[in-house]
Amino acid sequence: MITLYGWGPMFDCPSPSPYVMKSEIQLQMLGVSFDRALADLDAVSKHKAPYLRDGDLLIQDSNFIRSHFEKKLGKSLDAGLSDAQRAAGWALERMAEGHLADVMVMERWLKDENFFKGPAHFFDGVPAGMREDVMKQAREGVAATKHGQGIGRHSEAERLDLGARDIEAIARQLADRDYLFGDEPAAADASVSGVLISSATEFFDTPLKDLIRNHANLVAYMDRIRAKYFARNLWPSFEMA
Ligand SMILES: N[C@@H](CCC(=O)N[C@@H](CS)C(=O)NCC(=O)O)C(=O)O
Repeated sequence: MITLYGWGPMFDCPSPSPYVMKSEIQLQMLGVSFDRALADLDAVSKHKAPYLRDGDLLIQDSNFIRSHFEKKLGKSLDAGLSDAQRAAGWALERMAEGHLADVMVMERWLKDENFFKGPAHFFDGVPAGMREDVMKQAREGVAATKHGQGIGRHSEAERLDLGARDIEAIARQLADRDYLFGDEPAAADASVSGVLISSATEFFDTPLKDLIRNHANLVAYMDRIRAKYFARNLWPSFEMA
């Protein structure tokens, strides 16, 4: 039995996590049948979702979930791509996850109006007397991590300027194609679209969404991905108060 652990629809996105969206898309692309269950981060050593159980095997991280099934099934999500396209796909994926997603996380977690309508609800289960402290610590943790990475040392305008360049690069690569490299999706489409959908959701108040929505090809791309992979929600519900 194969179970993907994560979270389903939240914040007007198929998942609050771009990485859960990525694994969900990649498993569907590979034709894997799987169940979906709510993540329990305390149950796994990396304390992150997505993670997946394939029988007795626990696989943590969307990248390793992908490679596990590519090996097991003898398939590549990048079959049909040239070497240069594979290289570009990996680079775009790393840019989306390792840079644009940081800008998105800072918009969600560090702006009060976004945090209290969104991520704050992850803490609804914490006893009321401790909740405020736990949330404060979590937000301070996000701020410290981003400061350590360097992105948190920029002003919001500078971060958004850098994010806009990522978005521009994705829009240029996509051009008038259906997917990043042609008529069929490849591995990077799962990653890049998850980060775009997360960044462009109308749920949060952030200039990021217009930076993305100003590109008509990106809007059509996000709609295409949602229709193909997220037409039906198969996740158990995560109650937000
Ligand atoms: N590199 C990981 C990133 C996963 C990740 O950052 N997941 C976030 C949710 S978007 C998480 O579980 N965060 C919980 C935490 O940091 O405590 C992957 O690709 O799976």
